[in-house]
Amino acid sequence: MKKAKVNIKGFEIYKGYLDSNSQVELLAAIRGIAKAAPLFSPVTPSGKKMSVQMTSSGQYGWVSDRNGYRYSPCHPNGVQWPPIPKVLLQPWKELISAEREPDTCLINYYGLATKMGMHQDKDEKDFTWPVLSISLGDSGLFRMGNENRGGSTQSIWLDSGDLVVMGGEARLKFHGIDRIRFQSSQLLKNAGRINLTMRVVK
Ligand code: MD3
Ligand code: FE
Repeated sequence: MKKAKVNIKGFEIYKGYLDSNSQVELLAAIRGIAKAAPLFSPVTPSGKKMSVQMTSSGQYGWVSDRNGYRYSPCHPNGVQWPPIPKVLLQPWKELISAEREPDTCLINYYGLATKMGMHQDKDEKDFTWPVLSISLGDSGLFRMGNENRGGSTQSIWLDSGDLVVMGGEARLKFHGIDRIRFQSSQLLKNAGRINLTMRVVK
């Protein structure tokens, strides 16, 4: 089915891409991942604990500690990341590529007080591959900036079931999550927001 797409600063936003049944299906798959590879709070290279909790699936996962930001084949506890469940790959197949699967599906969990400061994603090798983001649960206020820090920004609420494709000119733009509209969705019984990002890493 063809879905409405909004383009802001090169960010392609698909509002309401996933219906509520698919959202529930994805959530079950995410719970399976979190059972095998528990959520953890990464520490920045400067030693600050990030307020977002994370885990990953696929061949690599994103980790951060005193040694820096990087992709690792293992969870900080030493286990391999579980494979990316088929249901999570479906939107990637539809919007990005049917030939090449992502190397990772990163899972971010936002509680009431979680923010994600403005940053660029540049730990991947090949920026010609877009990043696909899927939002589930409570809405998050997504801020989109520019290739350099500063300048004008635009914000949009990302609601449960919304997808964003960050490719082309958007791929290296600064972005962040300012706040969560807590309990705006009924999807997660304990509230909060989940964001999945699928990426080609190598
Ligand atoms: C733009 N996540 O995981 S999703 C991240 O909602 C991240 O959890 C936010 O920023 C979240 O790195 C925003 C949208 C997003 C994700 C990846 C991007 C925007 C991006 C990569 C490059 C450019
Ligand atoms: Fe990011």
